[in-house]
Amino acid sequence: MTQTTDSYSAEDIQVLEGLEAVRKRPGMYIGSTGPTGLHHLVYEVVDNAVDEAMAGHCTQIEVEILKDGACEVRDNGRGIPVGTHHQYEDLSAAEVVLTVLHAGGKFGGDGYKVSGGLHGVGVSVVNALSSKVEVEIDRDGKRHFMSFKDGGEPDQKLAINGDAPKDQTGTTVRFWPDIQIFKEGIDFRANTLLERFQMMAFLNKGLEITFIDNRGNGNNKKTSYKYDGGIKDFVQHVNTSKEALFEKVGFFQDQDDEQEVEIAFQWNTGFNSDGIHSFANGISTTEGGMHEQGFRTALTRVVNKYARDNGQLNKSDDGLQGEDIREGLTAIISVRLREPQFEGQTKSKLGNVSIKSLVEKATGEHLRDWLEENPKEAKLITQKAVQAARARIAARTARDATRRKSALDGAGLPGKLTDCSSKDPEESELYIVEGNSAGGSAKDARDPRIMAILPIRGKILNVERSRIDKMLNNTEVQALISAIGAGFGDEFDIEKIRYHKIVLLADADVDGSHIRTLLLTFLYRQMKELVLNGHVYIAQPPLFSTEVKKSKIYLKDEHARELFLKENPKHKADFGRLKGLGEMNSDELWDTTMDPEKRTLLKVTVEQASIADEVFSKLMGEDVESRKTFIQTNAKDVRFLDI
Ligand code: 0RA
Repeated sequence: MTQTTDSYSAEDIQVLEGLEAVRKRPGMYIGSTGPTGLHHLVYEVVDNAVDEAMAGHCTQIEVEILKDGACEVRDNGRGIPVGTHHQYEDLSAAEVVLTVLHAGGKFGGDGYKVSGGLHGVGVSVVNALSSKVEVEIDRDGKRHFMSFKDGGEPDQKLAINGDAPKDQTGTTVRFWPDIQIFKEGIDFRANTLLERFQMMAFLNKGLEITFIDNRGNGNNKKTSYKYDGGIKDFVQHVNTSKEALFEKVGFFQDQDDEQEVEIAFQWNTGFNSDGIHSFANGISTTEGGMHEQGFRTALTRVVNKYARDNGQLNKSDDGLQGEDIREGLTAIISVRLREPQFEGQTKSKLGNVSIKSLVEKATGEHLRDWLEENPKEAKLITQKAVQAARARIAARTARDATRRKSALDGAGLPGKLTDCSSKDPEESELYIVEGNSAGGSAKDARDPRIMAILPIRGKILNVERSRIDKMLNNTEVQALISAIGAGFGDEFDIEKIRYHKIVLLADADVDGSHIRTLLLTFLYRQMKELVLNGHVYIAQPPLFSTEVKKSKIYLKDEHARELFLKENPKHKADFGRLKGLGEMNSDELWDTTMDPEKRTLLKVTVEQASIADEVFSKLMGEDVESRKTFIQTNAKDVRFLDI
């Protein structure tokens, strides 16, 4: 093809065809066009800035949601290169980065490049899915500007726009997500972004990430995260609302030619043995993988050896098991490697075998040294593990007894359960309903073919504060386990679940939210995959009712009430605030809350399990004060909920 004199060159057209592919199948590049995909756009730009930080060229990233809903990401990195690109003679490198798929990475650089999952698809994808993008680059003493419209069409070509402030370099990317792509909406959720930025700040020691919300409801709120202790601070943060077993936070790091690992750890007095959180190239690996395996193996070996060498375990004693040692452990494992292989159901399991040996060797040597150098702490750790081992043996006995009694392996169902007639888990739903009377209404209201009802009375046992042997004596816990039908803890088998939707139905008040949280904690701790795979939902009974021409109308929340008043300005009848599910009869309950055609269910997703861990602990743990404050300030907006 020859060069045209038009504004579009042949290369421009080729480039636009690439971006067109992204617009045709956005899901392939950002996972979905719902809220998760929308937020991915922000992460993509921020990830690029974080890459600059990892390469040692950037110390500050600012993310601002502008009044009109656009997102602006500023960094003080080197600035996207502005010179001519070697492959595309008529384009600058910056234009290539913004318009060519997968060109975002460093050209032949030697950073640890991300190559898997949904991450690292490139800023060009953000361009393709935005109605407008503006880029400012401070580099070589000049300020450069370029803009795009309608999914990546060049608007203003890269041009110098005056001088950059003295000695300043950096990139600003401003983008307006395209409502034609994100049909569910283009509203960013501040808490979702904040959780992610906090996590990134922990994983990139010394990097400051600031978030400013400039929208009406954001009140110009500014939040900054910067952790000079890196993942040591992360561990401390996760443990703040728990009671630490000792003050010190352990830390070690190691590397070889191809990869590096850093690990921070501290034990608390709690009983959760699921406190290991791992990351690969700054991406949360919630399904674990080789790095976690290496750590666990070495941890079990080193602590057993220490306990034997120092007389905490006798020759004749059985060894401590991994779970005994992990009880109360909070650890952050962060690895960086050149080509991470992300596997598993949610592409969040690290598959690289080579990292296992590095982590295992590093933990073997450094943890051994750490225990030798910190005998007081080492003694507390081994003592706790020995106690956990005793409890484990007691629990086994209790578990066997429970099995015999209520047939947790599926032979019998709890008496309180009103099951559905369908035997197909995929279409079946289990409603867990607070209180017997509401349970009765739900039973009458339900679609008996696909909806099962399990009433739960009072507050189920707080699972964060008790060991499993105690939990199993609780009848509510037993009923839950056998109704769901897939076991619990290590033995939980997602393949066996009897319902694909577990719906929590509790009152919309503080008590209801407490019960909901207790249930969520139980499910998260004992049936984690159920939550991670998106099987858990929260029903939303309406908050208000009012009368229109003698018939009752229900309104979901304050927002719905305002909308109703706007549409019916003459309405003067009162709005009753519904106190509980018990106030509705079964028809009303069906119409407002259970009818699949009309209901709105909130899907519970754990965005960042490590941060969620802290939230759960705050809610359920020993620290009564922080629990009270948390429930009061977050009764409605539970942080780990995403819609
Ligand atoms: C390509 C090459 C280099 C940096 C970047 C892209 C870059 C991209 C973004 C996106 C947001 N902020 C960014 N900062 C940098 C390497 C630059 C060099 O070698 O000088």
